[in-house]
Parts: sequence; C-alpha cells; structure tokens
Amino acid sequence: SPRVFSGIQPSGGLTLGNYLGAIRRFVDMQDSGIETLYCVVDMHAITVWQDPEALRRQTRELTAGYLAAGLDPARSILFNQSQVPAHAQLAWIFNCVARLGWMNRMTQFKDKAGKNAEKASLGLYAYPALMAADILVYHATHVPVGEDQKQHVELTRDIAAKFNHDFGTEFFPMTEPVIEGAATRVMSLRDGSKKMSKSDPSDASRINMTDDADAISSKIRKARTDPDALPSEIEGLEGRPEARNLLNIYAALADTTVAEVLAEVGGQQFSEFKPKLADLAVAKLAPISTEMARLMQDPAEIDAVLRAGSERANALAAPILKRTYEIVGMVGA
Ligand code: AQP
Repeated sequence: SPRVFSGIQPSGGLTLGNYLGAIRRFVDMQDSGIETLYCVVDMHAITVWQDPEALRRQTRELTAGYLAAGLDPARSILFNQSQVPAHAQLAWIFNCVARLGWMNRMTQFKDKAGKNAEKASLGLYAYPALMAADILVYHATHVPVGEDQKQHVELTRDIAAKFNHDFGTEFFPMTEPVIEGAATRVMSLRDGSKKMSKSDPSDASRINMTDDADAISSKIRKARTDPDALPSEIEGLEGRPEARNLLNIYAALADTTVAEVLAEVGGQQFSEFKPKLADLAVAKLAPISTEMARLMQDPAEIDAVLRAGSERANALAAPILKRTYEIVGMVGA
C-alpha cells in the first residue's frame, strides 16, 4: 500500500522554495488520503554547523510551518528525526551497502562542500545514505520533493536494489520521487541560475515564510529581471531565467499554469507584473506566517505534537529495522 515520507532540514527559516516545492505538495498528499509521514530532519541539519539554540528554534519553527500550511497531526505523522533512532541505525547498514563511487557523484555534496571538501563533515558526505534510511525505514513508496532532491531519491533506489540483491530478498521497495507542479525549482531572486535556499547569505535572494507583507513586496520589487516586456507564450521565456522564475512562482501560488498566466500578463512590463505578484504572494503567505507566529508562542504545544508523532513513527519503524537486522544476520534482534 502507498506510503508517503518526506522531510525538511531545520537548517534555517523556511523559504518560499520549501513551501512551493515541498510543503504544499505534502499537504496535497495528506489531503488525498494516503498515509503520510513528514519529518523535521534535525540529524541532516547538523551535517553543517548549527548553533544548538538556533537548532531548537528552527526545529519548532519548521514544525509550526508544517502545521500553519495545513498539515494535520491527526492525519499525518509529524515528528523529528532524532527521536526515532531507527533512522540512524538503518543508515549505518546503508553506509555499508552504498559505494563510495555512488556518493562521489552526488551534486549536492559538491555544491555544499564547495572547493574545500577536505573540511566538510563526514556526515555531509554520508547524508544521502541517511536519507535513504529515512525513507526506507517506513517502506515509503512515494517521496514528494523539489527537483534538487531527485538524485538522492535515485540513490535511495540504488541502495534498496543493492541491499535486495546482496541479501537475496525483495524487502525494500523501489521508492518513486514525486516532483510536480509549476515550482519544483524556485530560483534565487538575485540570480536566476541559483536555487532559492535557506542558507544563502543574501536575505534578499529569498522570501522567508516569516517575512511580513512589506518585506515580501520589497524583495519582489527588487528581484533581478531583464529589461524586456513579458512574452505572451512560454517559448518567449527561453534564455530568460529570472522572468521564468517569477512566472513559475506566480503560477504555483495561483494554482494555475505558466501558459495561463502569460495569456493574461503577456506584453506587460515587470513594473506592472511585479506588484501583482507581490499582492498574490502576500495574500497566500500572510495567513501562514501569522499562524506560525501564533503557534510559536506556545513551544510546549509544538513539542507535544513532535513527541506524539515520534511515538507513532517509532512504532512503524521498529519492526522494519528488526527485520532488516535479521536479514543481515545480526543475532538477538
Ligand atoms: N528552491 C527550491 N525550489 C523548490 N523546492 C525546494 N526545496 C528546497 N529548496 C527548493 C525542497 O524543499 C525540501 C526541503 O529541502 P531541505 O531543507 O531538506 O534542503 P535543501 O533542499 O538543501 O533546501 P535549502 O532551502 O536549500 O536548505 P539549505 O540551504 O540548508 O541547503 C526538499 O524537498 C527540497 O527539494
């Protein structure tokens, strides 16, 4: 039976990219009645340095973002990764299944480690094996993610296939990435060739889910664009990454397609289009940020949601880990 797992790192504040590429999809899948697990992947976050106080705050804020965007703890299991030890335990097994050559091809490691890979943590390198464990410890069949995570989900399938082959079993399923919608890759507002990211040093490059209406409007007004008017057909966006990005964002927020948006705004200058985009973004995001702020006033309530979710997640993961240990030959499981 289908089961959905996905997660987000509490490595900063949520961005519009996380919302459109991930959280909104999470809500759609929850509402379609499939069993869903959504995780705050705190162990992934510490693959780069996190101040402990900031990690606590970001974990609660991300959970508040899940809740404010429409995830319902009665219908989805909402929890944080560190409280379900089976993730780390299965990750060790997968560290022994995955090959160095596979890990060396991971573009996210190369991007995040940068030129000085010798100084990156071992955890950052092993990140995709932990992600495979996150997914497979629930036998999840579907993983809603943004485009940037496609390679990691493919690696998850490679790990499952090698495990199954090595141990002569069909224990782990072949998980499908679910990459859908107009905003599977939201780009930086300052550079149309870079992904919008929580950890970008420039705050102007992203819209944060906690930005107020003025900040959202001003960032969109100042977003980098070319000087031409908007085309009336998609082909006209060729070679215009910044224009395409703003249209993708508009289409995703309005729940429509870029073609339909262009049919309306084609021929307009950015000076005319940007205020419309800003109004739409404020209308869609303000209710979520208001609700996040309200939830953040009661951290104990947020912690209780995570605790209850972790218990349910543990109950699902424990038998799968136990069976994995048996397959591998660990005595006593
Ligand atoms: N710009 C984006 N467009 C569409 N989807 C995105 N996602 C992230 N950025 C965009 C999706 O959000 C989910 C959670 O991502 P993550 O927190 O696990 O890590 P990330 O992909 O590395 O996101 P960030 O914001 O760039 O974080 P940092 O700066 O810490 O690395 C994933 O489904 C991702 O695809």
